[in-house]
Amino acid sequence: MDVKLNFTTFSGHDVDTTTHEGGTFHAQDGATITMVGTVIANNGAAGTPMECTSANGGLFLGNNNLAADTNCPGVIGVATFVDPVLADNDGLTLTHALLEGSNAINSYIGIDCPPTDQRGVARPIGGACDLGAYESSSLGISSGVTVSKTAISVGEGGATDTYTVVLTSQPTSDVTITITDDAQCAANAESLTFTSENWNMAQTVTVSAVDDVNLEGEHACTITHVVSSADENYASITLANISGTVSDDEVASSTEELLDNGGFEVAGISAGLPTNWTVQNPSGDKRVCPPNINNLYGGLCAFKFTGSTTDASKLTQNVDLTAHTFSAGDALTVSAYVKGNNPTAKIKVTLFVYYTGNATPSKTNLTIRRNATFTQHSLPVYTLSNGDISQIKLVFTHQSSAGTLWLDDVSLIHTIPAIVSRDDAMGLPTAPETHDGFRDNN
Ligand SMILES: [Ca+2]
Ligand SMILES: [Ca+2]
Ligand SMILES: [Ca+2]
Ligand SMILES: [Ca+2]
Repeated sequence: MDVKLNFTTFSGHDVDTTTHEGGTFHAQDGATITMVGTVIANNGAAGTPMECTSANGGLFLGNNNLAADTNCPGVIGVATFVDPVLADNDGLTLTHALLEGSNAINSYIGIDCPPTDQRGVARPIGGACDLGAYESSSLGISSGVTVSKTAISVGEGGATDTYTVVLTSQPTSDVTITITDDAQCAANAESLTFTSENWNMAQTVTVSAVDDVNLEGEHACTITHVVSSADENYASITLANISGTVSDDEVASSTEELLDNGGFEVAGISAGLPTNWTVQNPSGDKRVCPPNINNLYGGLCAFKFTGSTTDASKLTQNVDLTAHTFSAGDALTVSAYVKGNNPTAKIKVTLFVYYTGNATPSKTNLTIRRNATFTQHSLPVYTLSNGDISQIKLVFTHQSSAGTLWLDDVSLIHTIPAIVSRDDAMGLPTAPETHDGFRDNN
């Protein structure tokens, strides 16, 4: 005898899966069972459900069926979210309702489904008929890809960020999300694959900044996604890019002036004394405002040394170290504009650097001789051997035996070098091996 099943729902036909016969359907002795739009759900989970078995020329025909046993005809997937409870869902008989998200909803491909379901509800709802005896009022969950973020924030050599990706409905075929990163950000996956099994389990992508050696400040990166699938509902989906903000760990070189009143423009408490400077011979050596225009380099005032045969007077500034931070490798650069007309004009400039715990200063100096006009002179650049400094002192020692010597626009520049950082896993290239040049003995 032949059997035809049209839009029928079976649920919970839990059978002994080791028994050849006695599954949901068995076709024997030339009988043909035709199944269209049929749902066989909630059968035994273990083993291979023997939902469609045949012997002696028994035959199955059909299409658009949901079943766990691919011996059944026209299987398009394993039924999901079919209510195992045979319940009063209106209509003359009890029915197994399709629950929200069931892959039976709107899954019939064809136009010849029955005009009503078992309850008398008109079909289709939501654009296509549901499989089985029950037409869900749900319009179905439309296919889609949910990306948890549109923006991420990462740091070179620092923070990573993550986002998740998940599908909104069960696909009929694998869905692949291809991930493309760029020169500034790296994603830890090139693609994600969602199957009809794991489509509702979010997958996490971790993004890190590419730690380059470029000084860029805060900059941007972009992660793009391309969706591909044999499921047409997914193949047409496009996703927005993820915008990344990348913080940089390169730091530009910077400079700061350490001297105060290097132009001698600010007066001290006593007449003739420049503030922040110590003058050893204040009766002869002083700040003059305004001097003759030729004895001024900048501003309105300059400092004048009055020479004599025994002159070894000093002009000193102890740098106020508060609010300054030093590190090994930082540079100190002294420059001064000097004018001394007399043939004996001579001044020694010395930079003293005292490291904490060491009473003996480290120093650099320069002796400047006659300059008919204001001329800039710079001391050799001093590089700090460490950043733990107790005192920095700049001293001008006047050594002219006659005439005056003018000083203006003195500066002591602290240069903090640029920081270039790359601490990625590749590391630095290793040094080439050394060879002695002899074959077989290198
Ligand atoms: Ca970068
Ligand atoms: Ca950088
Ligand atoms: Ca000045
Ligand atoms: Ca870097």
